Amino acid sequence: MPSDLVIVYHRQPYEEVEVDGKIEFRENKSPNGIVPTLKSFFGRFDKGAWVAWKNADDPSNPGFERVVEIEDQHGKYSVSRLPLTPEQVTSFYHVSSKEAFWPILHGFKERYNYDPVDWSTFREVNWAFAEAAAAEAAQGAVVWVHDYNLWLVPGYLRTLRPDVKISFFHHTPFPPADIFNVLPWRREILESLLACDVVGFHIPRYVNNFVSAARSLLEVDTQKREKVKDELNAQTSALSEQSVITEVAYDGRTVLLQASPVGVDVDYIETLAQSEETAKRVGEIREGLKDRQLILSVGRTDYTKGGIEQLESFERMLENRPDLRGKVQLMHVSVSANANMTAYQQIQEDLESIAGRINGRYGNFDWQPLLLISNPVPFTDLVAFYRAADVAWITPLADGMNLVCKEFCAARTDGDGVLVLSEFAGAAVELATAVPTNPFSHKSMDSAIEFALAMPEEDRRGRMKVNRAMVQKQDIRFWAEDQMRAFSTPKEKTASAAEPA
Ligand code: GDG
Repeated sequence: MPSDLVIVYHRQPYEEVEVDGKIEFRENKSPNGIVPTLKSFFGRFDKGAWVAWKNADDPSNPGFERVVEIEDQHGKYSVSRLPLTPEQVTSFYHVSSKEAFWPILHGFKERYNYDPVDWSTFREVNWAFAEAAAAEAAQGAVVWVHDYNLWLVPGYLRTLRPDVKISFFHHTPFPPADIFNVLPWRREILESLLACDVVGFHIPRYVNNFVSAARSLLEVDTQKREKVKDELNAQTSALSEQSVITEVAYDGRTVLLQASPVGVDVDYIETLAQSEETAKRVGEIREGLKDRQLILSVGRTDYTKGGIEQLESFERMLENRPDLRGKVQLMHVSVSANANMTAYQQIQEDLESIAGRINGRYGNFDWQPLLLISNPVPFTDLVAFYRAADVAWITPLADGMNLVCKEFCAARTDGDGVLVLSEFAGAAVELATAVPTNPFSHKSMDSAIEFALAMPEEDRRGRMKVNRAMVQKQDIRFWAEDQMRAFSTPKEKTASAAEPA
């Protein structure tokens, strides 16, 4: 049966477990994260489908069923598994997406690696995703495509199925034309995205950047521009915008542009944070700390997350503030998602080397200033650390949104705790009372963390109250509603129907 909603996302929506020689599909253990949120949309449509890839040595004979039917708490939905060879995955995901697109999206031109990109494989894989989505979609269905590794899917899908409504959501930042246009495939990518009905980004800055890139190459007319709402316009952020383009016209069609920040599952995190088990764990953590202040940092091992710069700032603090030695503890959780890639191996080595130097220089039998954790921490433990921390130190150099800082605020049902947040995280436009910091400046990094550690309780609580209210308001359900509204805007609307701005 064809589906009214087809989600196209590179990862499969469940864990595959082998039990007595048979494959079972299990829900991901933690209901936290984007995958459970996306699956929850199936409850809103009569029939849903998900398209993802799965490794196969021989795609013509993959050794698994192409389409499986799943039934879980979200209802019944099909999962179409696209067989890709390990070579195709390396080329389309690790090389084109991670080595070429990822640095450009985050503004790191110097890390851009063009030479190994095999563009024909990227096209071929995106075409296969588009074909799989077309095969699942009912007449007039919504096809919802996620992230830059599937950039060419909308254009192909529009050719295959002019009837469907295509929505594309970017989880990363989108850079301005000066940076985006480093990609030699820029025109092809932009034309594909402009084949969508809706293109979504976290914040207004990325929307405006997208339009700047599109206008630099294509005849794109701005049809509507709106004032940015206060909830997305904290002036402490380097990413604020005063107005945002919400509609453009290209090639006789209207494309809606959406600034819609992904939120976290506040109800779930609050419930965990208030559980007896968490209280017990928090007690143990605090007891282990004695009277020391706990600074917590959580993120993937990636140059965009600014881990190295943060550890260097911590080292400077211990150097310049002997009074803080023995009084603070930094727990730096940095888990690698792409451990087999050279760029990430180098970061891991650098983190370990700085961590060793800090502990070697300042640690003693009673106190190790830095705890570097490179293996994933169970989410329940993470929530206990969010609760136990005095300061969450979240300092990416660039980050589409950053959900860790929102999880920290959601977990602080006690109303205490200080958030130090990079001005370059998308979330900074929402969290106006976080302590802002510029990770490119030693002075700003060093003063922000010292300011946070010294903050009086009244100030801490006042700021946390405002941040929590925002995280609660713009939570994951709020994002879901926003997406649903965008899906249901009339498809018939054409470029000529609207007045140019
Ligand atoms: C991309 C964009 C955007 C981390 N360590 C552990 C752990 N985590 C979980 C956190 C959080 C998630 O990973 C990280 O989310 P972020 O949003 O911070 O970052 P990305 O993975 O880079 O995600 C980003 C996001 O997409 C959504 O659109 O915000 O900008 O880059 O949920 O809790 N979870 C557990 N153990 C860990 O050690 N259990």
